[in-house]
Amino acid sequence: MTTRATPDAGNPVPNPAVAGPATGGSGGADGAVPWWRDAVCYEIYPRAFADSDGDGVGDLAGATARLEYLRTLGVDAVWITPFYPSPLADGGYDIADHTGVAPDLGGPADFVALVERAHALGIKVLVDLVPNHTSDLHPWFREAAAAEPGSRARERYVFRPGRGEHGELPPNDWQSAFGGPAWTRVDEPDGSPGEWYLHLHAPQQPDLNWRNGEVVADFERILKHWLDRGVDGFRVDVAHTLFKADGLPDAGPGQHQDIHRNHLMPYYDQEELHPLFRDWRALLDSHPAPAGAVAPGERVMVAEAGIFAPERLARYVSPGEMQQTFNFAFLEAPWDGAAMRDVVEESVTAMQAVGAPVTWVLSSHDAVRPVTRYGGGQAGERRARAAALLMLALPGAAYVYQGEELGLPQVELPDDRLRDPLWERSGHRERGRDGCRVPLPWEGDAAPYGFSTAAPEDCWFPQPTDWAGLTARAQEDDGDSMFALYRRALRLRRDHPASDAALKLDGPDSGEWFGFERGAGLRCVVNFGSEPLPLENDAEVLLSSAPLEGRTIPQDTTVWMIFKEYHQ
Ligand code: TEU
Repeated sequence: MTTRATPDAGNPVPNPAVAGPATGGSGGADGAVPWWRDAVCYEIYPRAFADSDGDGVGDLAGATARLEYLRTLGVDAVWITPFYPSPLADGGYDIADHTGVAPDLGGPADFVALVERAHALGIKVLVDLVPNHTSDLHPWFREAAAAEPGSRARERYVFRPGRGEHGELPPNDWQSAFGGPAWTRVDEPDGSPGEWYLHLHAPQQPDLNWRNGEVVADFERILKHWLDRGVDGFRVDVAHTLFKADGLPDAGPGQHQDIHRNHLMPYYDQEELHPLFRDWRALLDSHPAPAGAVAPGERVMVAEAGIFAPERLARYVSPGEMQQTFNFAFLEAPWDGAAMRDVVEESVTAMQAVGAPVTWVLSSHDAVRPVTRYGGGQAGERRARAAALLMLALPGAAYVYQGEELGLPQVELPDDRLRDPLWERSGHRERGRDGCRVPLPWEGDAAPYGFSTAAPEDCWFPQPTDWAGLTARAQEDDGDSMFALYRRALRLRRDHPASDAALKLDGPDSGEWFGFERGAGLRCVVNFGSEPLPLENDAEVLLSSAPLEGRTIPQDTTVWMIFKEYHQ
């Protein structure tokens, strides 16, 4: 067995002197590679990142003070999840004012200071755009709830009369992502039971009507507001659900079950999305940029779209639309060589067809932490390390969620601390996503590990008592830590830009292992199987997710290597 399916004589790997990094559809104006094509972007969930004022809640000034750490890690950009005024029915994704700053996170000046500091450190800044819904406390929704059926205020949302003799049944069978019907009935101003409004998420998140001109205009205002404050791009929340099929037809049974066909739902992936995205792209490409921000043509939009058919997802990043779309199929894939290989191949093929990079992601504020997802304990950690080196070798962009670089596990929180609407909406059957939103451990031996000066029990979520070895400080000083692995990988991937040759995976059909050339001489091999995999004689190991056993790659290990023929 060999780790290299391309024997020296037969099928030579590309010459790094000739093979440049990928360009493709949305190339930079001067022909240079746009920064976002291979960028590593770090997701900050601000309330759990760093607290500057001792109230137990992370804030913008706390994040600014920790940007140096992110520069040490080596990221290109940060994406900050919603920091806008919000009653926090859904972790800030229920927004009452899309251009404000939540008072517990700081003020407008703190945001400007964060952007300035990030730019000074060479880090770009993305913010969340949440266009599908507002908070029920947004002035528009308060006005709509108090207004008459058919009024202009109600037209900004999706209000409908109910079914049944007295309108007592929801207008259709759509289900909320958090469980239960996607409709809630309001009382009319005269106190009688009235119309229903649509909320694909929590009842406190009424869906906007994207066929309404005022909604369209307001989001242009919001985009310009943040561009004027120097942001370099936007992560677009549930980008696939803004338009609902005409007539709001029933979805039918099993609507949330088959993710591979989810684009067929009447509230997902409608055609009208694409002209809207093209309008936003034109705005991003033309609105003037303040000092320090990237030029208009270099701003990025990344779609958060839970669409699993790769060719449907590719439409979000076709020329003139967004540039990136999270590859959730990769995140969802089990730790299995054949499954991982298939996802990688399908994603690369679909994205290449539209000239876009793949945007890899292993974790987010919505997902179970990789260490836990891949089995927990030492086995889970070992696989998470191997998965990280796989992701970071693949051509394309990557997003790293805060704490992923520390190998934090999912935390089992006490019932009375859970905030995720999934917990209540599922009748306490699903604990929800709070276990990956626990404050980061920065330093020290005891909670809150430098996250805050507040008492541990007063912090956003309580941290486990056994995290002293996982703090950023402890890991920065430990060459074998998860942090050290990410930092080295980020450096090496910069030194070895991806080739624009089509990605070819090699390895046995069983998926016991697979390998590929990233470009500039770097080859990545992942061994999923229990058989140790011998290295070629001339392979020089640059980075390994676990110690090698002699000259073999053990199970659940990823190795980055270079061959002597590449030495200049
Ligand atoms: O998530 C998209 C989404 O569809 C999730 O609601 C998903 O259904 C959920 O994670 C179930 O496990 C985005 C945000 O990332 C998420 O935090 C928000 O709750 C959601 O949109 C609504 O804004």
